[in-house]
Amino acid sequence: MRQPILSIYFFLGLISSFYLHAQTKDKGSLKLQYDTPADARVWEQALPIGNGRLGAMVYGIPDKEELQLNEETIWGGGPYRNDNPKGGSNLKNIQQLVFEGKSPEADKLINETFFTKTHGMPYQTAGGVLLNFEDHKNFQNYYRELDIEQAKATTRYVVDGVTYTREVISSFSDDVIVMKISASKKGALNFELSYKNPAQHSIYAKDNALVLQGKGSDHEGIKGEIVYHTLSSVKNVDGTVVIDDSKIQVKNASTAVVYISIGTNFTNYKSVSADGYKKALEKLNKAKAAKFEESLAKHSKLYYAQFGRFQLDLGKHNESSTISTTERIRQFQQTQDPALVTLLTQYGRYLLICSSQPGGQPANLQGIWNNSLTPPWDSKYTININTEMNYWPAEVTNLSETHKPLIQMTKELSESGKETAKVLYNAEGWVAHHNTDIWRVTSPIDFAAAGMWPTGGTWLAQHVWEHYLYNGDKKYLKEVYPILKSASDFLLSTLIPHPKHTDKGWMVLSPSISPEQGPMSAGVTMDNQLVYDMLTRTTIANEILNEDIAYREKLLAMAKRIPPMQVGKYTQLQEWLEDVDDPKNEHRHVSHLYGLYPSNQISAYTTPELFEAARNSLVYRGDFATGWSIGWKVNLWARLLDGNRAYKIINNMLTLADRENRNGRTYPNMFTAHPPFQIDGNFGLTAGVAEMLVQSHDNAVHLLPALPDAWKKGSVKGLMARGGFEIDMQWSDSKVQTVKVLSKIGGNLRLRSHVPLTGKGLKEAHGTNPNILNNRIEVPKPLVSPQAQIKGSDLKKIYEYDIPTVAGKSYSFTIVK
Ligand code: FUC
Repeated sequence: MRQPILSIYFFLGLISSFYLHAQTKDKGSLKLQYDTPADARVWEQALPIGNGRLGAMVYGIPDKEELQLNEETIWGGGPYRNDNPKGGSNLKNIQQLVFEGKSPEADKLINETFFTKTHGMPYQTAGGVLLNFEDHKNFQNYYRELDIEQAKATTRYVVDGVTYTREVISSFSDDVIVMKISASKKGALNFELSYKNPAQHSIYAKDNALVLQGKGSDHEGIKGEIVYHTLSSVKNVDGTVVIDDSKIQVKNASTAVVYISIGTNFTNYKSVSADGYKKALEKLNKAKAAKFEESLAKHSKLYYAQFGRFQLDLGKHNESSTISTTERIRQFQQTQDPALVTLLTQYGRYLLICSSQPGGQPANLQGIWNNSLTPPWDSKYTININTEMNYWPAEVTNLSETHKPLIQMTKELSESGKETAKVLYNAEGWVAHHNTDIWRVTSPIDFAAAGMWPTGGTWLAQHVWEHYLYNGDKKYLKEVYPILKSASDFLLSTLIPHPKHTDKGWMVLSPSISPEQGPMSAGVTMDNQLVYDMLTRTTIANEILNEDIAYREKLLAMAKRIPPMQVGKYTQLQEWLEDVDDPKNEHRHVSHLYGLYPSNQISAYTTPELFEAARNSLVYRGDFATGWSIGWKVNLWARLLDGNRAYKIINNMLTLADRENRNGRTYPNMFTAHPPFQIDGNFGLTAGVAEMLVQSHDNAVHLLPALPDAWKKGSVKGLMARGGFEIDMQWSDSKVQTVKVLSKIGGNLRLRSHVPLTGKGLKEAHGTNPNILNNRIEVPKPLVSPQAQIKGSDLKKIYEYDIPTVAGKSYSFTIVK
């Protein structure tokens, strides 16, 4: 059966390729394009637009258009906490059970005393705006696109010889959604606008707009307190517009502009007192006063100011811009179209810009795009990998400001997590577990085997530090130092001696798990790595800011007592303190490899045993996985300096996810599939491609560390390295040819390259890199099992250079021929 289906698709693909070729005069390569509307039942065929706060999925259906709407603060429940008061008094018993190896008993007691009946509130859809065009069923010459250089979706088709065009943006300048609809024949435009909404709501006409008032759901005993107002209004040039209490009717117009504004009563995680209606109305009226073309220009300019900073060219494929995006994904395994990888990489940046802007909420499991009241995993913040992964591309692909909502959330968790630290652990500082939501809850959720993980906040705090490494802003560091210090305070007061390792003085966290698998444990590898990072990075921050020396010494003394990483009997990096890994385990979480990426505790050049062991662990885990796990593995293979293997993993992502292939990982709209849709895969992939081109975690700025054979020639502009270095680079014959580095904050630039370089001021490197912003923190030597056979890695030769730089100056280098 499969063969005929495939060939029909191939045939359809050919037709569409001719058609799109005729349609796309402007062959911008950064577009998603299609020759059919989205199927109304398949949300992953609709195209996402967003301005950080307001999102819409655009179906592009001629007779029944739908804009599925989202606003980032529409969540179930209201301000609440989830701390179980029984926790603190049971902690010691639980720890005892863990040390005795009684994991099931520990689980039971944890479930009873650390958990409550609430497991996080859901992020919820705002419903949709429907546009009914009675007589547009029989259309021809159909085309739709998402232009990610302009952040605009366009739909175009012909009915009875009249061309209809719809252009829609989620405006960065006006903070409303705007859709211009035009007909090529005067007076030919007739449509009706109405709402659909699955939540409790009412609809009425007011202030020259059609208003929908909706509310967030009650959930798990927490009352829904979010109230939102969606205001829709139409501005026409000619024809008539009539609003009643259920719809807006537009007749005999040539052009009409639809405005959609949403406001909620959300103020912050502790309060819901804002006047959402007023905010929405003000924005609506302001937006309506301007001409569409002017608003569009302002919007695209603001968007492009972020998007345009990073440019990528991995090579072209014949005709790649002339067939539909769905077909390009379907054919990728044959074509290996490098421009599709470029598009997917840039699409990750598009999605980050459109779902995460300063002053707003961080991107959740689906960014801001969600069509349900009960989305998978509540579409909240899973902070044992997924939320962090969302932000992996932020700094390196030159979108530092998109990182700010995550840093703000971490700050808020550092406030709300203090109570949890006290109630559950009798501890100082702050803690967060494996999930949180808009109300910034910090106690564990779900059940012990998934939620009993006390280092969610520790991981988020690393982002606060990384932001500093890329920008070197001491004022910022001073502002956020209390978040880091308080996260370290929690560790200092909860680390306990491991009774089996008193001889070595090891201090561990307990109870905990290696995310989402294995027994209830003490001293799991990922926790040890996170704790080590937290304590040592707080130490450096303390030193840079000239803070209290005694505290610094306390941190360092504790860091020395964290168990070092261990190489087990299968020459693997141990996931637990005990050598119990199963080499057949293909679990999607690769938590112990946190030390390799995103952290920098494992290096080919300074910890070769760990490097080798990490590679073996990753080989055991396999190459295929859920979307986000694929995203992680691209980064991990890049850090293992194996470009071809990273590229193989990219191939696993670029498989079409549709009804024919449940194992596909990229939907027609280029959202990646867990499955179901989860946005972290997109972000992980974007970060991974950047990591293949430049790395800056290991004492140097390493050029082309993991270039695959498939990308022999290419260029990148605006890629950021730690230390505030902005890199433009061209390569051919798989070798760097020219590099230009803009130093944003000055300091020593140490370059690592696989070819000799030359340039004014460039000297061979000696000793340690004096620039601490891209230096690795030394980790203690690993413990290696006597059974482990360390082979030693086959590394490509490297050349290292130093050049002192001045802030604001650019430096150019070329290959020595
Ligand atoms: C973690 C992962 C799942 C999923 C969920 C949202 O629990 O283990 O695969 O991504 O987060």
